[in-house]
Order: sequence, then C-alpha cells, then structure tokens
Amino acid sequence: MQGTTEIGSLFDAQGSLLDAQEVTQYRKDGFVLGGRLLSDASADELYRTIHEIVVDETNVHHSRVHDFKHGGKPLLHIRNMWQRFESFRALHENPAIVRALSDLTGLNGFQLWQDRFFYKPAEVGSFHAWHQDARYLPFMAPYVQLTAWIALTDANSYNGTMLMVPESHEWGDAYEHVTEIASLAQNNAPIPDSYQGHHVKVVSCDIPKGHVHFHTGLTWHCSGPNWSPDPRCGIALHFVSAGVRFDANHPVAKDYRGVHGEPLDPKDYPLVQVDDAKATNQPAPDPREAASLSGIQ
Ligand SMILES: O=C(O)CCC(=O)C(=O)O
Repeated sequence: MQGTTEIGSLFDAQGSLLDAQEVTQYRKDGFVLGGRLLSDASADELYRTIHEIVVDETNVHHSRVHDFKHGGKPLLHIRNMWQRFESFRALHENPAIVRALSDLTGLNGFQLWQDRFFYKPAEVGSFHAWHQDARYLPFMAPYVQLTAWIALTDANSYNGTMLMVPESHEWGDAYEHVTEIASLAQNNAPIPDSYQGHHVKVVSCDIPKGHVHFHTGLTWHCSGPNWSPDPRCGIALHFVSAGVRFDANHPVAKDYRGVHGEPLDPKDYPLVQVDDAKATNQPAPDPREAASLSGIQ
C-alpha cells in the first residue's frame, strides 16, 4: 500500500453531500449531483497520482493501465486503486460518502464492488459508450447498486463529462437497445427520443472538481469525447448492497474473485456502513431493480 498522506488530512467534506431535495431527485431521475467531497488541493493530489501512472512508462503501476480504446481513441483506467493507495482507500471509507449512499437507498451497509478511474487524455480522449452499469455485475439478484463518481478535474460537455437519461432506471434492463445506440456517444450524437413508449431525454451533467455525482446501476449513461486542451479525470466508486452473493456463471465473473452462491468476502469487496440510529430500519432492496437485474445474464 502506497501513500504517506494522512487520510484525515486529505479529505475534507463537511456534513452531508446531499439534501432532501437531491435525494428525491436521485430517486426520480436515477442520478444527482451531490456536494463537494474534496478540496481542490485534495482532488489535485489524487489526480497527480493517476496522471503520473498514466504518462510515466517507468511508473510501477503503468503496466496495469488498460485502454478501452473506444473509436480507436484512448480512454484509460485501472481498477481498484484502493488496494494500492491509502489516499484512494479513504474515498470509499469517507463517512460523507457512506451517509450519502444510505440516504439515497435507505440501506445501511454496502460493499465496494470496485473503484475505477477514467482518464481521458487532452484533445484525443475518447467517448465512453452508452451502457447500464448493472449489466456488468457478477452478483445474484436481489441487490441494489449505485455509483459515486468523483471529479478530479472539472468535467463538462467540452471535455467529456457523463450524459444521463432521466428516469431510465425505471425501464429495467435495456441491454439490447443500449448496445445498439452505444457508439452514438462518439460524437455526442442524438439517440432515439423514445424507448418502449418512454420519452428519452439526454442530460449533460457538469461535475465541478472535487464534487460527487451519483447514479443507479440501471441509469442509461455514457460520456463524450475530450476536445479540451487538458486531461479529464474522475474516479467511479461502484457500490452494491452488503450481503449480495457471487454469481460464478455471470459472463464477467472470471474477472472477479468470489465463490458461487456465497456472500462477497469483505477483504476483496470492502464493507462500509453507517452506524447511527437513523438508518437502522433497513428496507429490502427495491424489487423493481432486483426483478430487472435477475433477467441479466
Ligand atoms: O468517466 C466516464 O467517462 C464514464 C464513467 C462511467 O460510465 C461510470 O462511472 O459508470
């Protein structure tokens, strides 16, 4: 584990990342911009760590950088920075993040499925295709999944921020349709404006540096190309409700650790929870989300 920075000094969120109205908006739209988690200095420090790994071929972590290469252009990432850097581990352990997850879902315990940074080099950074995150989780229904995406640089429509479709999390597994439209993100091209009788609207989500944006596992989203003179960088923390069981038959299961039918080992999927009285009434996972996920194989 690298990183000598004291965890407490790097992260500085005060109080809550979300107010009641924002929680309502997340439940309605399937995504919401939360407050500031990191000071600019803290975001810059995490960004520098990623930037050095990406640009310095002699960096000990450089060989782990994976390129999605959408449309032949670079979209760089590494999974599970938390396993190697204390400064990144402190992100999913931050009480403000855990409180926000609880406020959004009504649950009190979560496991980190993975973290993954997304680095789009200046001017040539690629789009990320339209998708639903839930499709890529090797877990057995029922469960709830959500993502906290933390901006380490400003993210806007010029440098390839995320685009989201409000209310699409209510439409279940849309794998075939979303796959069909996936590459339209390449030029921020419009997507069909209706899906199974639902009106489809696309919203570009500006995310200021240091802020956290939340989306559900079923929300349709993508991100555009980086046309700006600077890299665009953010880190996604993908969480799942605690206690979920591993599905070794899932198409992506080979990329993950787990025993079929068993709960996830917290050593591989860290457990985070709120421990105050406010969230002790833990409701069952949303059956609508669970039902649609069970159809994903
Ligand atoms: O950072 C990006 O461009 C895409 C991130 C994303 O799709 C996600 O966090 O689910």
